[in-house]
Amino acid sequence: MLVKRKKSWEIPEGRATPEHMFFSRREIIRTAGAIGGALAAPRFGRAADDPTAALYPAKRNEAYKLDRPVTAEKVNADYNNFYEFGASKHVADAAQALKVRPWSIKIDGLCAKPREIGVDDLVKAFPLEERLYRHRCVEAWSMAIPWTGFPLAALVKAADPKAEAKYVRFETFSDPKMAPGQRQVWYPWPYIEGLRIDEAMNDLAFMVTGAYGKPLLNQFGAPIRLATPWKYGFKSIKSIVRISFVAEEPVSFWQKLQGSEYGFWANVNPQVAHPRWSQATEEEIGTGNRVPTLLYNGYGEEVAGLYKGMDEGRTIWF
Ligand SMILES: Nc1nc2c(c(=O)[nH]1)N[C@H]1C(S)=C(S)[C@@H](COP(=O)(O)O)O[C@H]1N2
Ligand SMILES: [Mo]
Repeated sequence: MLVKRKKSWEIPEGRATPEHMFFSRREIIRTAGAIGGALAAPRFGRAADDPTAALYPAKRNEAYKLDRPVTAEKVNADYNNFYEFGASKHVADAAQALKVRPWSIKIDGLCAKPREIGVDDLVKAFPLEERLYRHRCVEAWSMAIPWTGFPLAALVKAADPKAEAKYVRFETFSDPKMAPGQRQVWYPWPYIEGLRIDEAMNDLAFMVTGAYGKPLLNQFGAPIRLATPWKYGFKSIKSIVRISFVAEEPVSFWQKLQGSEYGFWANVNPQVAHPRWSQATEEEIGTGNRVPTLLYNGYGEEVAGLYKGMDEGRTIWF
């Protein structure tokens, strides 16, 4: 659903939901109660019975270094964006309702080797490695995370895209019974994201299956998500069920919801403000420090070449 909103200044992405328009406060509280009701499973405990648990911890790839300390797992695991389970940052409990097995991923579209593959087989198909990545949300906060996974490029090569495939489109699960946020019909579910195919082939684009030395906690987007650390966090789509090779630029969840504010490229750039707030600095979650934001989130050496010849303004939002 396209949402035209007049008074959208000052509220960050996390609160820029159109519920203000449609719902009374009482109804919002009731929704929050329903989300809160789903809590029972431990928020840190699922990893041990994961069928892939023995693959963790994976060997760290030392090529990916950080200039800041890793965000504590406890802090990270209670500060998430996962709208399928609510618009609050504290979705860890609600996300325990996410059923992560059985889970299969459909790889389709313009490729020579489409397939549907169970996540356990997919995780075993590619060698896992650990990488320390920066993570910068468009809401001007950031973290540093030890992700485990494999390069998206390996999956793209295995699917053998045709020459007409110019983009990779990613889709999150769709299950309003399981995910209370998906009952909020003003959002354009399911969550969609996309990359140009050369971005997907860049070594930094990482299919994430674990964090902090074990399989992903639900709230991190289990059982498999994307990490594109040179882009704002919303590009890093969670809980993926479908990866498609397509000719046209995919239209993402956030573009559909608020296309005037969230574009396809979403490359981190401190010089270009979001329409409603500056991107010059970011709050490090955990330390509370406010630090300067870096062009391409500090990954310019790896990715600047992808955008050569493009109007720089265009590589951020539109
Ligand atoms: N399916 C899905 N993917 C998503 C989101 C979401 O709400 N649903 N939020 C995005 C946003 S805005 C950010 S900042 C990151 C948050 O990842 P984290 O919770 O691991 O920090 O996930 C991104 N991927
Ligand atoms: Mo975000």
